[in-house]
Amino acid sequence: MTEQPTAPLTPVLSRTWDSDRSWSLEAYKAKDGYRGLHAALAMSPDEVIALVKDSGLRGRGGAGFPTGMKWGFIPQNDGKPHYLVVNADESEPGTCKDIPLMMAAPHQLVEGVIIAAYAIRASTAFIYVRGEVVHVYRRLLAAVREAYDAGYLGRNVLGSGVDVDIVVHAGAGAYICGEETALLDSLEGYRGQPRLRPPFPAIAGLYSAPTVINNVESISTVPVVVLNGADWFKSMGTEKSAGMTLYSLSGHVERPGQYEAPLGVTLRQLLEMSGGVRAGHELKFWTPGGSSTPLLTAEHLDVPLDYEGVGAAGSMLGTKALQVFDETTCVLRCVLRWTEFYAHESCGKCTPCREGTYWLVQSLRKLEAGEGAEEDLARLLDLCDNILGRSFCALGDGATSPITSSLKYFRDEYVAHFTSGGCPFDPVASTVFA
Ligand code: L3W
Ligand code: SF4
Repeated sequence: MTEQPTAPLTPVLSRTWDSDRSWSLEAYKAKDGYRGLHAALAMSPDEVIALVKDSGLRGRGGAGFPTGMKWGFIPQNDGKPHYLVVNADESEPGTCKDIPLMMAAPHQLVEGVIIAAYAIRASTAFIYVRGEVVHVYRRLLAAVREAYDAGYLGRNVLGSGVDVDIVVHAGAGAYICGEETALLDSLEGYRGQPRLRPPFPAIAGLYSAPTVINNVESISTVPVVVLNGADWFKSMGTEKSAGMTLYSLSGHVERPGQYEAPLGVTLRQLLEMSGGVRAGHELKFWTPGGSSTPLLTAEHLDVPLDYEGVGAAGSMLGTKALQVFDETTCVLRCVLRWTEFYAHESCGKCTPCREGTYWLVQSLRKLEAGEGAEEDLARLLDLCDNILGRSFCALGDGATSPITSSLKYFRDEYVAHFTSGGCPFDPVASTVFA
């Protein structure tokens, strides 16, 4: 049982979002922008790493790995260049927090990049942004240009003797490039496919040099941590999952969008903030962190949304992408759509995922059409069993999550498809995948 978090507080990550032209340097500076950088440069790089470690900040990209610990893995005085890479390749179904964060407050990310680069002694940082979001790419380029002009980037940042350059790189639109090592291959100009780990990027990453890869939200959180201190950050959230974070609510909710709240808030509380499940309907199932995290149901409304709480409920916090579905939704149809996505995005490197996701789609299509039988459910689970833990990267494992969890909670619904000879749901009633 995880402890309850502190009550929702003044926004931290989204504090500038309601400013006029919030993306501009001027608006950002009006809300303490770049003061964290000044504070960081007054410390040694090791002190910055120690502060971030002490704050308890955990990676916001899905895995929740401690950010300061990751920075601490970078070997020092090794004579090699170090790199910082920001994973801005947000593509997980339902995940939509990094794009608004970069659109509304690009300087928060830029400031975080400069601080992180200083801490790990990297003079070049890359922001790898999903290729389809050209508007984000342009906004980042504009912010980086403003930061160079103001002396925050380039040679001798703010007269400190530290050099930091940022390269904004647009990917070509492959989900697998959100996997950190595939991202590195893509950045080096190769086809994006995962590398074997270990060695982890902290030891051999970009161009085989020590590299830190962090999510956009993680890096955007760094300036406020440095400015306000570790204790301030730890005063929000729960003991093991500190701080404020962005929860993305989508699907059958009255007011979908980004909700900033401390880690450990519950879906019930977030639904109160967002107007609840759409009028006249009730919650059926939801994802805590994108479609690769096992589904949860209405019985999990009071699960604390932190790494421990969601884990204890049998799922993962992931990217905090809360996709909400009401009772009009056919879970099988929903799972089929996600599985088609994973089969399409499988990079093909390993057999369990490449072949397995193809056969998952065939099985689900047959079941959804009402042409299945009891043994097809056993075969579906057997397929999942042969993918989970046998795939080269997390994509294969993630593809099995919606299937195994939906069968756990909604087996009757799968059976109803083949006993009634087709989908028992009205396809018009559900607005999500209609
Ligand atoms: C050095 C060690 N570094 C671990 C580092 C590692 C990585 C981080 C976490 O997957 C999850 C995945 C998705 N020495 C280390 C070490 N590290 N041990 O720590 O590593 P890991 O393997 O736990 O996770 P991951 O490979 O980063 C991320 C899930 O997030 N997800 C989100 C996906 C979203 C996207 C997207 O939108 N683009 O991909 C949702 O649930 O399934 O489980 O940096 O190097 N000994
Ligand atoms: Fe590629 Fe899938 Fe294997 Fe990952 S699990 S390496 S995406 S084929």
